[in-house]
Amino acid sequence: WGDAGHYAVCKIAQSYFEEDTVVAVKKLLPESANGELAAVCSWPDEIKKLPQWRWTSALHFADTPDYKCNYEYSRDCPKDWCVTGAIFNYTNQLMSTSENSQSIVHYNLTEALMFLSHYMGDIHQPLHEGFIGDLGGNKIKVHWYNQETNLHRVWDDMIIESALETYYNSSLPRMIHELQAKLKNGWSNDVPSWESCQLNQTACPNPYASESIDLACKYAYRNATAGTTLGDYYFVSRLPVVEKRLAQGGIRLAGTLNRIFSAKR
Ligand code: DCM
Ligand code: DCM
Ligand code: ZN
Repeated sequence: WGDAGHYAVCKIAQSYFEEDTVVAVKKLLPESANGELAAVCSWPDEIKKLPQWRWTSALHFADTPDYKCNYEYSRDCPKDWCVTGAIFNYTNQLMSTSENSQSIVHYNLTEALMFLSHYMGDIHQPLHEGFIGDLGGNKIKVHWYNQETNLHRVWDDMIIESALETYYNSSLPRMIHELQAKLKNGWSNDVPSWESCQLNQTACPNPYASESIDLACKYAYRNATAGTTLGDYYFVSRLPVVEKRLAQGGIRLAGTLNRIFSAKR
């Protein structure tokens, strides 16, 4: 996602934090966040092109084999070097140091929190598990209305931007408010299953990656070959997918952080 998507995921997550999580996150946030996780959730995108952070740039996605439309950890996350592996890794880092343990390795837990929060958003963007051959849609040039772009950017930014202009008077807080309302109404029965992980797991990103490539095949790639002009029909039919993925990302980030910080109580 672009900045707006990451902000929405983290803002939604914040409203589902348990008390232990509120306290722990507040302690870990940098000054610049002003007490708001959402303010720093795009930080991994801001730094990924800098030489000293170049190693993190492959951790934003997990490309999958062309046209397979499925995801497997061992195949698509070699040496744990992908978004799923990164979510496991930063979860483990945040779990590993408790207040009375004197760990020899001192992870930077502020960075760990910001990476985990960002990558939990990215794994929910369907094209972050897109085909390796087109780099998750980056190589597929399309028009978004009359604007030249690529399919990956349509899903990272354009659908959200058009929704803001068309339905929310260009106000991101209004869009987030609408997603929060849907979480309390239409999606309320789904939230417990979104929030939970299988048996005693703290983080469970593998199913999220599988869902993403399934959605990429059914919605993102469909009727969006190179040179296509995507407009009203594509926008109206794909926006519900984007909205649900932002909401799921927020709920699952909250669930994961709640499990991490309640275990450390
Ligand atoms: N991306 C992806 N799969 C790739 C390469 C990139 O999903 N194989 C994502 C990461 C960014 C976006 O596409 O969100 C643009 O990539 P970059 O910033 O590296 O140009
Ligand atoms: N995995 C990992 N690190 C962890 C937990 C799991 O690398 N802390 C990887 C190893 C397995 C896969 O995830 O290949 C299994 O995950 P799951 O049980 O969530 O399907
Ligand atoms: Zn990213």
